[in-house]
Amino acid sequence: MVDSIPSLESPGPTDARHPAAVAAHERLDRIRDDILRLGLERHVLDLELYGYTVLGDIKPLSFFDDLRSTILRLGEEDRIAGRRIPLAGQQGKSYLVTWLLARDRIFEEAVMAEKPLSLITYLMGESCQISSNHGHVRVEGDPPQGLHADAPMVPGPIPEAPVASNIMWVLDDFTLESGGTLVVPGSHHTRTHPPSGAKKMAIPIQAKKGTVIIFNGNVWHGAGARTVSGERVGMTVYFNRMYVRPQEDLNSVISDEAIARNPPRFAHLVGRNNPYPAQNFEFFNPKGTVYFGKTQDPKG
Ligand SMILES: O=C(O)CCC(=O)C(=O)O
Ligand SMILES: [Fe+2]
Repeated sequence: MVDSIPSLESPGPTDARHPAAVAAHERLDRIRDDILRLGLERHVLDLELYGYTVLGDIKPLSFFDDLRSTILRLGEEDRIAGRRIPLAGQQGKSYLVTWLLARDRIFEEAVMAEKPLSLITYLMGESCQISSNHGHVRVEGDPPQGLHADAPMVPGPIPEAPVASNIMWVLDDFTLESGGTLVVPGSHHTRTHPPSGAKKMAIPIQAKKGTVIIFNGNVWHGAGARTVSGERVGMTVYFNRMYVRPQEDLNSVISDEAIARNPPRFAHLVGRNNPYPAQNFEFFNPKGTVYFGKTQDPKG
């Protein structure tokens, strides 16, 4: 608990609440304590008002350089192997670099970075998991990505508690010309997918290389068109609720060694504790049942 901030009401030893209610309260306390300890209050306000925030002071700039060069190296590997994933059709030059977390240890360090993870936990609760970790390389000449909410296959009205949310690591300056992400501030409150014409409401996020952007998945956004030479490299760490199917089956590709060398939360983030999908009902054990409780807690 942060000393100078009074603690929330707690009945102390006379607490007669159901253990699940106590546990839910403690989760909120942990989220609050982390936000205060890390000085992220202004970013929480941004997330509430606008649905996104730009965060600095996470890692040295050299770490961002290393992420960028590793993504480009892996993208080149994909091209040579004939498995590069186009982002703007077969004629386009922009591409996605996938399965990053399983391909180099630097990405383990990135996904565990404390400040971005604390804000994602504020949005998605402690139980959220990583859906995918991708490099997004945008190249001049390709059209912008369509505006969207990160709620694929979810019919409107989209749940208020976002089913997914994203961290975008800014590995090149994001501006209108560079092909930075476009966003409609405040649109997460609509809880709808963007209507046609929403792009007239969008602005480019101005974010310097060396920052990360945290998005509530319900905010309307999409990559802009790059109109200058070179490449815009961004890296997403995409999170989803435990009940959502992840984009990448990380649990099957992350080794036990990677689990052992990382903080305990890493195992949960890659899906080690998710009881689904299963081939038998061994998940129906005391460990598995932790995740079957009813909850009204959007940060559960
Ligand atoms: O590349 C970007 O700027 C945004 C990417 C994005 O929103 C997505 O792929 O869902
Ligand atoms: Fe998106």
